[in-house]
Amino acid sequence: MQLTFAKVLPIVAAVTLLAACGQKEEKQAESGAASAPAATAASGGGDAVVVKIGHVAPLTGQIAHLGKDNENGARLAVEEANKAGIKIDGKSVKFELVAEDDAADPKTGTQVAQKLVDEKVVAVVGHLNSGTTIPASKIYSDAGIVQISPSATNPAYTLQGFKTAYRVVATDAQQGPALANYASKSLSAKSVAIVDDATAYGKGLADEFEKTAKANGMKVLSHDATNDKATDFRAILTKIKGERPDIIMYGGMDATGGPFAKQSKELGINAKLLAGDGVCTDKVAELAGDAVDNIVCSEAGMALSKMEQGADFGKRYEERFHQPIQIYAPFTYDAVNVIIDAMKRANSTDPAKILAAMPATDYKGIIGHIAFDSKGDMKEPVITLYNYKDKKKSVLDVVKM
Ligand code: ABU
Repeated sequence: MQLTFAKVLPIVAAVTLLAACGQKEEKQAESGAASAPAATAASGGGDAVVVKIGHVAPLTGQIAHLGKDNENGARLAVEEANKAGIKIDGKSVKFELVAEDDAADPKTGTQVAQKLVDEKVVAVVGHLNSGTTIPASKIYSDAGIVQISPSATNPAYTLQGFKTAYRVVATDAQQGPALANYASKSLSAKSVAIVDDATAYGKGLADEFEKTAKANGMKVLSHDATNDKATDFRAILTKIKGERPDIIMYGGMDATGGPFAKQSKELGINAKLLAGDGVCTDKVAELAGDAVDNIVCSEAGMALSKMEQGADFGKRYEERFHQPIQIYAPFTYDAVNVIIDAMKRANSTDPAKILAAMPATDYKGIIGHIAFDSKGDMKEPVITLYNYKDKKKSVLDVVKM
């Protein structure tokens, strides 16, 4: 059962009463109430309070480089907030990032979500994938804990009616059409072959692309599915070569999109390859080799180079982690700061009060202005289109919705 904020309130009251009666913290955990105190007194300082913020992304497997990028952004935000010294309700706060690995696996995603709830995090930044973000969102909703995904773009995430679900990126209902419109208008494409990786993200994006492509009069020659662990795409690509499409659309991540582009070029296919944000990374240049020149991809937000404070953020990130940003580190950085901003406005670290403060978010972050609509989506979503020049991402167009 989904716990709405109104339903959570009586539980908060019950938990507070138990605490006042000297019950142990374990008792509160047993009650299943999310609003059990998440902040605990730090040892030594006496007046400092430790506030745990969860982060989840794949830290193992094929897209671990993207998960680490997301985690690094969140970590930088926590470290900088601690350096700045923040007081909530008159008490010094020390933030702690509790980072979990969901391996991009939906089942593991729900397990680590429950673990974070049990560890009494006050809010969660994550998950990276739509396929993990969506099932985990029920657990955070039941627990009354704010979840901000920095990168999950499947529209279904925020269509479930969960008051806890937010994201700081555009959705595939915006990204798919932006790619299809670019294909029709700028590439004059009349036909397309579509392939997706059969994940919530890859299939969802490919379907959104297909709808707009058809509406634009483009002929969809085929729509095939592979999977997110595949390494050999030659059978699908050989079939597609025979279809002679003007363009190919790939719905998936860089770990498969890179080899897909590379094998496509090796088979002598010269059609442009369109893809979404999962492919639109620095790493894809390494994975696709020279075939990266054929890729046009999108990011579900503003390009780092177009962000007012992007260059400075990139410098701080590289100084701290000794590697370049892949894609969504500025978004996890801002997601952590949106949570801290909600705490400041609520003057509380209570998860229920953070949740109550979220709808009024009006925050100027690295990624731009962050405010949410009633579903928890960005009020001012942006899609950036790129190609690659000298193996580096180069902005083609910025589409404001
Ligand atoms: N948005 C691209 C990667 C994450 C996802 O939505 O699965």
